[in-house]
Amino acid sequence: MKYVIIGTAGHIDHGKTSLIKAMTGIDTDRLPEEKKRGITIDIGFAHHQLTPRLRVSFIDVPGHERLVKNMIAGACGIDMVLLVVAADEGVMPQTVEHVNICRILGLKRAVVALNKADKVDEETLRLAEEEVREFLARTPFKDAPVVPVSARTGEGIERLKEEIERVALAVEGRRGISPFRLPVDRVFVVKGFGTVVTGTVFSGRVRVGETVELLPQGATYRVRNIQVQGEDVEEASVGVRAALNLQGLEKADVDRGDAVCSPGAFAASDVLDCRVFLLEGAPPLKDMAPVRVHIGTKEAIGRVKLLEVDTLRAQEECYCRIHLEEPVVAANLDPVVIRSYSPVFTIGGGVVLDAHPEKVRIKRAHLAERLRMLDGCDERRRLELFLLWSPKGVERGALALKGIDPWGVEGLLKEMVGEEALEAGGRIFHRKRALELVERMEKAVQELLSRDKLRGAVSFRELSHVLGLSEDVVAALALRSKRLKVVSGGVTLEGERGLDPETQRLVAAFEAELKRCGLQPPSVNKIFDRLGVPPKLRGPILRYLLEKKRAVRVNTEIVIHSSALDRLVAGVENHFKKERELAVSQMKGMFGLSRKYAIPYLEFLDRLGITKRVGNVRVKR
Ligand SMILES: Nc1nc2c(ncn2[C@@H]2O[C@H](COP(=O)(O)OP(=O)(O)O)[C@@H](O)[C@H]2O)c(=O)[nH]1
Ligand SMILES: [Mg+2]
Repeated sequence: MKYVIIGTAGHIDHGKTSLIKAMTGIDTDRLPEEKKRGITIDIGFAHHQLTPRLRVSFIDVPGHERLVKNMIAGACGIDMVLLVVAADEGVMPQTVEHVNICRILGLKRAVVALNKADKVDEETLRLAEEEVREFLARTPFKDAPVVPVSARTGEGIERLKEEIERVALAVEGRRGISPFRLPVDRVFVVKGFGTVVTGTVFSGRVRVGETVELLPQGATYRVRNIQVQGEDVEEASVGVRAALNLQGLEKADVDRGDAVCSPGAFAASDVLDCRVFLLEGAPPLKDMAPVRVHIGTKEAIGRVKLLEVDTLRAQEECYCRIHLEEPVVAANLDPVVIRSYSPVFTIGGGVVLDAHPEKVRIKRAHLAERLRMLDGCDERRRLELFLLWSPKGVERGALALKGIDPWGVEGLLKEMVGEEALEAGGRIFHRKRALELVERMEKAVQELLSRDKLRGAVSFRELSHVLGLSEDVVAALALRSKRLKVVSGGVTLEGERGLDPETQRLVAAFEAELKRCGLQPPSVNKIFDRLGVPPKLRGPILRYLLEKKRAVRVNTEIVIHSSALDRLVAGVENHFKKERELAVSQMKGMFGLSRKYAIPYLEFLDRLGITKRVGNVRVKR
């Protein structure tokens, strides 16, 4: 069983609503205002088993020129279009505008109903058909069947259904794997049930009980109930019309144009990089002129920054950056309809090439060049380009915003890692960019170490500041360097670094003195005084020996040489070979220590996990 969503299109009063009623028995004009005035104001819906092999959801749109924005909201998710032209009037302004919009939206399949056949004689009907075919010849719908019908007498309705079935069966199914997105086209409250939003599922699927994110608000809700074609279902997937009841959602908090999405997979954006073209007969579009931008079910005011020309003319195409007055939920390759600000009519459209461009200053020509590279490239190349343009790499999650299918990205990365891409600390880098960062890191380490000859290492934290990346990422990148050696908490240069002879002499003298003092050393400053070490070298010398583990800090006052610590540990271990306990007095006796040293050493040994304090004595750990 095939299922398609069919949108109506055509001038006001040509019989769109009447034809749906004639085929399905459903009156899509549901608003009291619509009933009273006999015109469609907002989009209406009819779900129906049209033929034994075909289920359809008709989306009926208004034909009035002032309601074209509602028409676009209705048409944005459809599979094919039912174009209605009244035989007595022929092609009229909104016939043309609707067809243009369908074309901009990327629709390829249509059936034309040449309606009100009952009102005209055969000759007029033939002329009307000719006119329609001539008009369609310049559109993607030139092969669409044109069926003379009458919604009033029912003549031709069966053939219309057959033609719809024939065209519908050829509609390609949409891809099901990718995150969920449903641009909201209607919001209403069901008494005792709560707020319901409806729309066409643009991508992915949603299940009852799942959490979804409402954008651009950014609030999350649990899906309490899903209806597809008026029936409760567990799941709605790409290409169907769905009504979602979201727990706790207030009607005032959601509007047409918002989108219900998989959490984290989309984000609102007020800048869209696009390729835009102007329709035949459209007035010239000046750089930064205000326009109305339709994307999904949303209409927003924006300005078009033209990247290649100063004025765009009819039937010309150009890369551009659209700055919007409010954020919209868009994804790459989404179609965009552009209407003039005032008077309002459709002037052109385009396609989103980057829904989340980085807001860095970039030259017009340079940006146009980037968009040209993105335009029409496959997913792998697209991913590669985004990585190339991200000097600090990107988070895996951010790739979805760049239009890379998160379910497909793993496979792509697997192909690319080892070639163009690499992963470090949870970020993905282009190999080129990663190597640049490693190089910058090597330079920074060399520079910092040469500034302070006694310094053994540069911490990850310091490098994280230098590179503007997290410590984890820095640590992972450091492993890729041949010149850097990772030590605890940081990196140092591979190989021994030579100290200048004078510093070397002072280090050696200090170390010898520390060693000589054994387990009862004076404060380090006393030793430095004794040796006449200049104050600015004292900290670095001490840090150098501590880093090299040739000196050990016991507490804030006591620093001993590593050989003294070895002696201390050996003595204590030997003691425990004969005895179960070690008292402070025994400690003093064993090494000839005063109490001032014995207690800190015992506490230090406790911290090292060699001894354990039990009451007033130590036992072996
Ligand atoms: N004679 C005749 N009138 C029709 C036919 N289809 C629709 N109408 C009338 O045309 C008017 C507009 O129809 P409607 O379906 O509301 O047009 P829409 O604006 O395209 O939805 C109504 O008064 C209909 O009764 C038809 O096939 N023959
Ligand atoms: Mg109507």
